[in-house]
Amino acid sequence: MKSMSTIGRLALLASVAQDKPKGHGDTPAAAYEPSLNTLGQLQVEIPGRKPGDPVITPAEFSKATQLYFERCAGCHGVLRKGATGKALTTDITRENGYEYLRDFITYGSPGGMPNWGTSGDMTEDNIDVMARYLLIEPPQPPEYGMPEMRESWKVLVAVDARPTKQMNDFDLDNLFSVTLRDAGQVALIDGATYEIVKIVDTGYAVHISRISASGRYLFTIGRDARINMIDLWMEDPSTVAEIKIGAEARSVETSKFEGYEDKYAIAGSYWPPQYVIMDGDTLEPLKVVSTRGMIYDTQEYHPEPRVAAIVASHFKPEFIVNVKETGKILMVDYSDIKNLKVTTIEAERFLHDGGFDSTKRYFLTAANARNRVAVIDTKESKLVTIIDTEGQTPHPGRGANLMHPKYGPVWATSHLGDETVALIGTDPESHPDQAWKVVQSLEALGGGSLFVKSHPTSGNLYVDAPLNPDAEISASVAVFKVSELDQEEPEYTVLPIGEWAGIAEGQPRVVQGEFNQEGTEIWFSVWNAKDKESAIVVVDDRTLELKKVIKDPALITPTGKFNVYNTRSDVY
Ligand code: DHE
Repeated sequence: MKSMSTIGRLALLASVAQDKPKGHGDTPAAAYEPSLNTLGQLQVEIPGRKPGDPVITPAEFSKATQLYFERCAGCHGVLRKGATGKALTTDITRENGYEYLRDFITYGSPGGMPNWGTSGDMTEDNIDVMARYLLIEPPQPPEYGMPEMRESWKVLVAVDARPTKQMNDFDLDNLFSVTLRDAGQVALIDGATYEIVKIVDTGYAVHISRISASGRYLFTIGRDARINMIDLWMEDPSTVAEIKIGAEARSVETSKFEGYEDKYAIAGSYWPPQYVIMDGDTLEPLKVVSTRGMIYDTQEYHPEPRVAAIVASHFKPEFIVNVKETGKILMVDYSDIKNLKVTTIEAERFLHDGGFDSTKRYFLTAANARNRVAVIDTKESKLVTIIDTEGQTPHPGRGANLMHPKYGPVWATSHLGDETVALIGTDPESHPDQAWKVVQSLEALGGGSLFVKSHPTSGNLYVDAPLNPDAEISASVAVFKVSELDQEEPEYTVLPIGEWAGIAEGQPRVVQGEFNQEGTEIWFSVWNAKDKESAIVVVDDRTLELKKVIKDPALITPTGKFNVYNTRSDVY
């Protein structure tokens, strides 16, 4: 463990480094800007020519489309109507002209446009073709509706051919599902023995795993929108059903309300912008609902509002669906999906990820590009309030719940853009003065944090910083003692997780802590390039000492980890 002063210096260096234009390339930081790789593989037609269109060959058009979807669409939108980046519709691009576009792509802007040319990430030829491409009408990727979903849907093991009880000896509630991002797989790892019990082939770069309320079925969603449903009761846990629900997706969840356990699954997609409700035993698609519509405040039409985080209410038969660009949170009532009732809550634009408070009644979710967190009361299906987090780009994952020595129950989020961790009061009953306010802002390692984590039996708050430009910081984790948070400037301990992993090559980043079921140890991914060694480091929560390094040639690019019990019960 290192002293605060060293880390203070590192944090300062990191904050200076963050002022530089964003670097792109095949790095985790670049991977963080949505990269619509699957969409990039689609063949699209050149839209009808307009007078004055630049000359572009079909081969150039298809190359530019791929580049655009992989590198630009995440910020500027698939249809170029703008999202966090500016609109690039032809009325704008034609007015600016070819030279302007070429130079803008080459040099970037202080407003956040990366310097694709001078950073060496795009060649002159690619920039030339991209500048010409932007002067032509954008192509429209195909829709993906019920017929396509049904065609992709497979039940590999029929429901009546599946076991009626658990057929293996695994301690299922303490199993971890670990994303092996670039391998297109998940590893199921036993929480007690640290053995990989199974590697399951999944969609491309699985984003998250979620578990059915009973703990039996594990669902994964790939960026290519493929869902795998894995039956953990089988002697050899395997995929029993799968489906592809779109071209690009990030979220999947299952029904949790009493009486509806394991009954439905839901998944949301980035393209097409929609969600689908499926049968919880077979993944049969039952209902597809578009999220296209009006932005919550300006009431202007948005053609591609992406579905971000989805969680399942514990208080009502409802799924809670974040619609990013329109800033709406949908409470989708699944008690009667033929007569679907959806409560649309006006929240804030650019909704991304979030989680419940410790009572599971309130859902706190980041509108990240607006530096805000929206609070939803899932019992009343209503917006409680929207909070400025006092930091830059909140990114909570599911957040962390703590019992603050001074302010009572609080929920935490760290930030991508700075070192702060906002603690928000979540107890309107006993701590009304603190409820839904940032009661404290901690300073952790530096910007580039993605996830915070704690556990009801732990006295610690862990904060990662995987996207920090400083290699030492991005390989470390800050730990705050919850009992000391009443001090003026709470100190933290630095765990050099990357160093503990003992990896000789590459520049691995340490990402996403996840507790075991008991809350006595926390696992971190040491995420290296796909041709280099990666690891999972297990830390003893009580002593903050290294407990185990899990290494295996199969552990390729581990990122998210999902403990079965904590995930199904929303414990964090
Ligand atoms: Fe994630 C959660 C979207 C990049 C690891 N990520 C989420 C969620 C969304 C999302 C919408 C919430 C899902 C839910 O709760 O239903 N993530 C995106 C992106 O659009 C983005 C920025 C770029 C992209 O092209 O995908 C992106 N995410 C990343 C990464 O680069 C990470 C670090 C590594 C990886 O595996 O790709 C990453 N995201 C994660 C993880 C979670 C997640 C581990 C779940 C955290 C949790 O504790 O619940």
